[in-house]
Order: sequence, then structure tokens, then C-alpha cells
Amino acid sequence: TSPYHQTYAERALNHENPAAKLLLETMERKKSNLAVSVDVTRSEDFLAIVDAAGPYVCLVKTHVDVLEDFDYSLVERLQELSKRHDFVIFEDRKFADIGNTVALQYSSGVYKIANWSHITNAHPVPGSSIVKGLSSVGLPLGRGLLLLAEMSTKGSLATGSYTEEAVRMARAHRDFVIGFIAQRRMDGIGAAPDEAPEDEDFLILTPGVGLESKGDGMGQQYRTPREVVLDSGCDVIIVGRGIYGSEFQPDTIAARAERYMAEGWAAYVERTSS
Ligand code: 5BU
Repeated sequence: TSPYHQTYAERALNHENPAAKLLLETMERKKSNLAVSVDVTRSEDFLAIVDAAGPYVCLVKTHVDVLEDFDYSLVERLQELSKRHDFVIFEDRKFADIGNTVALQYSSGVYKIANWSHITNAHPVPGSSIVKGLSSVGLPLGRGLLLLAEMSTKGSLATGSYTEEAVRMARAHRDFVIGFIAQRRMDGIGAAPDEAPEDEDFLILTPGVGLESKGDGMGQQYRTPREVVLDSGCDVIIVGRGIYGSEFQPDTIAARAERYMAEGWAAYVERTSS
């Protein structure tokens, strides 16, 4: 059976990479394929949102560079919440430079992302040297990388042969590349029929998910959890403003997160039982 029909628990056994295993096991344990994306500028709001949504999510996706009062102690508090609520951490850094530079950006600077983020991501645009650079830092730490094979935005250039090349790049680095940011399953894409490994199982994490709106007026496009998980076969739904809105009110955040979690899980149950 293909990963589309397999349970997250079954798929956890197919993965050697510790970050991929941890994510799949967390999804199964919490019965959640929901990730919350927290794009706010104040650490206090950031932590309040993570704390409110934490019980309902398998993963928290960060953009730590938008925090105007960032201090490294924020990382420790995020890690505490990650233990308390049992979620994986994904810094959505979208690395895009030469191997040597991304290795420095990943390990060093103010954020030291590799120290605390189980998963990060990269644009395949520089070629496979970007994976080499990042894996030199991340692999010894048990981290995992997602390649940006597609984007959710209107007019995205990551389509067609670019997407196919991203999948080939991942296939060549399966110890570190655990999957993709994409809008659909990538199994077998870009491979001749006899080329795609039988046991190919990439995780698909998908932003651009919302129940209330179709877009944000700045190019973002939203689909529902059901469209993303059931119709397109993605594994993790990533929801930002659909959960935390503009008021950052803990009860509302918890209620919205619970709703997205329920919808995402129902779509997964339907998919794995079909
Ligand atoms: P939203 O508030 O649910 O629209 O936030 C979506 C998040 O996902 C935001 O952090 C983006 O940076 C991120 N994102 C995206 O929206 N679309 C993409 O294709 C990629 C990332 Br890659």
C-alpha cells in the first residue's frame, strides 16, 4: 500500500530519520495532523498562542526572525512548551544560499536554528549543494529537512520540472530530506516507472489551509483540511491566521485549533480507511 493509505504509525516504522519518526509518532499519539504556524512579532503573544494551541497540534512552525524582542531564552521556553504539550518544532527558515553559507546560517548567528528546531526547510534553487551544506550541520544532530517543492501562493514558480527536480534531489538524500512543503503527494514524481523506490515515503507538509477564507489579498490561497488531506494526500495541515486570528485570545485559539485538528484527523481517517 502507498503512504496515502498507510497510517502514520505504520509510516513511522519506514523512517530512519529521527525527526521524521518523531513527527509521525507524535501525530499518531496525539491524533493530530495539525501544525500551527505562529507569525507574530512579540514573544509574549508567540508563547501565549503556542500554549493555547499546543494541546491540539503535532507541530509548531516558527519564523523566529519576525520576533522583534527575540532573546535566546525564548527558545528555552518554546522547548518547555514542546515537552509539556508534546509537539515537534519546525523553523520555516527557507534556506536558499550556497552550502557553506546555509551551514553557517543554520548553526550560528542569533538563532542557532539547528540547536532547537527538529525540522527546517530549504529552497532547492541552488541545487543539491544546499542539502549537503545543511546536512553537515543537521544530520549529526538528528534533524530533518523539507524541500520546498511547491508553494501555496498565486503565481508560484515552483511547478513542473522544478518540482520534479526537487523530488529527485530529495530521493538522492533520503537520510536527511524527510519530505516536502507541497500542495499534494509527491510519490513517484519525476521518476520513470521503474525508478521510483518502492519504499518511497515523503512527508508532505502543507501551508495555505483555512476554513473561513479563500485568500489573504497578498497572494496566499487557502484550501480546506479535507481538500488538502483527502483529495491531495498531504500529511500535515499548516494553519496560521485561521487559528490565531488578530486578537490572540487563548480560548478562541484553543477552540479553533480543536476544530482544525478534528477536520484534519477526520480527513485522514477517511483516507486511511478507503
Ligand atoms: P497563514 O496565516 O495560515 O496564511 O500562514 C501560512 C504560513 O505558512 C506562513 O508562515 C507562511 O510563511 C508559510 N508558507 C505559506 O503560507 N505558503 C508556502 O508555500 C510556504 C510557506 Br513554503
